[in-house]
Parts: sequence; structure tokens; C-alpha cells
Amino acid sequence: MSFETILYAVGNNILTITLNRPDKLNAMTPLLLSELKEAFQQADADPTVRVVILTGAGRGFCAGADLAAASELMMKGGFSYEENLNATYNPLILTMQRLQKPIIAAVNGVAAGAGMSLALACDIRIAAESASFLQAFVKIGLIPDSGSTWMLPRLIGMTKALELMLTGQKVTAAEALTLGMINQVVLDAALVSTVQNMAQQFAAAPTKAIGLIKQAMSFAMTSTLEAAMKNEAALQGIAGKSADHLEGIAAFFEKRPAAFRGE
Ligand code: LHQ
Repeated sequence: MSFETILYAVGNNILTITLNRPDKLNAMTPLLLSELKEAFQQADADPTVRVVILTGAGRGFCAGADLAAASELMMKGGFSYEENLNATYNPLILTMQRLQKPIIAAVNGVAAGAGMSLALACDIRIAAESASFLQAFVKIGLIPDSGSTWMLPRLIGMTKALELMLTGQKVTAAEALTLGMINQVVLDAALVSTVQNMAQQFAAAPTKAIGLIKQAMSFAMTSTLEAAMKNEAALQGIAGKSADHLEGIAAFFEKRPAAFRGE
């Protein structure tokens, strides 16, 4: 399957999706949004994909909504931000969150507005030293969207999340690490190899359990302790029946590395 605005490459059980509008810092047009959602749906359906890397071509990760495309739609009249978000950005973020496979954001440059929301919707964020993050929305008189108001305070706490949203100030990769917004900062030249190493580990991991961990954590974010434990028990019931669990136990007693197949 070939796309116009993203690159989609699978190899060794690793899917790399590259946002590919480098001249516009990979700002998201309606086409890019629909292609990206389709890419994650394909990742879901393809059993050979056991981990996804999301990155940007050129010097940016993603500059958020393409403001030229947004203004064009507004000029035509009848454009509704609410409808647009509900029809495009929100389903994309939910598709990512519900994907039963890990997503690593390789943040190669600036992640702004909904581009930052996109990075926040990934499960792991590794940033190049020169990358930065900004809740750009307020600078154009908008509010954070695409899940930022839900995700950011959960990651870094209300105090700092609100400050970043109210000011729109740029956060460097080093600051983002200190805030707990990202998992790791690496030298620009080491980004690809660091992310590849982590992706290889996930590609050899018990994929079913990883999907269930994502599901359990997502549920627990909005539930009581009692409900979270009940849900853990139900999901553990599923994990306990997986082939990879049997393999994990066998490998433990045979004192050898487990050969997980993602089943
Ligand atoms: C862009 C963009 C961009 C188009 C850089 N669009 N061209 C909104 C509306 C609709 C529905 C749903 O949700 C949303 C949510 C949002 O995402 S709102 C927030 C949208 N994003 C922004 O407001 C960020 C705008 N961009 C910037 O503030 C800067 O470009 C940043 C800080 C990201 C990077 O600055 P620089 O490194 O100085 O790069 P630059 O500004 O020179 O940009 C390079 C090129 O990319 C330039 O094009 P040009 O043809 O002049 O070389 C920019 O116009 C273009 N570009 N962001 N969002």
C-alpha cells in the first residue's frame, strides 16, 4: 500500500511510519490525517507488525494542523472545528491508543499543537536533543485538542501542564525529560539507532501481553482501584491463555531466553 503524505515501511516485525511533508514540518492536512489513521489500522490488522515507530521526515516531527489547509476550509464556509476534530483527529488518537501493539515516537524535531498531541498518544517517546515540544494552540487563539488536555496533566501533572497550555512556551527535549513528558533524550545522530534497538526488543516481546498492558493502563486511568483490579484479573485471564505465556514459563525453567512469537 502506498501513501502520498506518509511513508510506510515494514521489516523484521517493525513498522516505521514517517510523516512526510518535510517542507511544512509535517503539518497535518486532511489527507495526512486519513492516511495516518489507515496506517495504524493496517498495523492493527497485520500480524507481522509487532511494534510501530512514528517519526517525521526532515527537521520537524509534526507542526500540528496544517494552518493553510485549515484556513482554506474556513474560507469555503461551513467549516466546524468541532466536526473536524470529531471526524478526523479524535478517531486517529483513539486508534493509536487502542492499538494492541507498542508505538514509539521518535521525536526528531519540533512537535507542536496537535503534533505534540500525536507524540503524547504514543506509548514511548524518545527525543533527539534538538527536538522541542509546544502547546502552540493558545498562540492562535485555540485550545489544546487531540487528547492533550487528557494526556499532558497525566504525564507531567496539572501545574506544569496548565502552564505550558496557557503560555504556549517551547519546551526543549532536556526539559521534557525532566518533566517526565518523554522517556529518553539522545544525541541527534543516535536517535535512529536508539529507537531501532528499542523496537527490536518490542518485536521480540510477548505482543499479546503488551497489548493487554496498554488496555489495562488505559482503563485504570479513569477507574477506581476495585474496578481496575477486576479488569486486571479479566485481562490476566486472557494473557494466561496465550502461547507466549507458556513459552515464558518454559524458558524460565529451562534457563534460556524466551522465544516469543507474539501469540
Ligand atoms: C506550517 C505549519 C503549520 C502549515 C509550520 N501549518 N504550515 C487546529 C485546526 C484545525 C483542526 C484541529 O486542530 C487544530 C489543532 C492544532 O494543531 S492548532 C496548532 C497548529 N500549529 C501551530 O500553530 C504551529 C505553527 N508553527 C509554528 O509555530 C512554527 O512553525 C514552529 C514553532 C512549529 C517551528 O518554527 P520554525 O522552526 O521557525 O519553522 P517555520 O515556522 O519557519 O516553519 C517552516 C515551514 O513550515 C514554513 O513554511 P514556509 O513555506 O514559509 O517555509 C511554515 O509556514 C510551515 N509550517 N507549521 N502548522
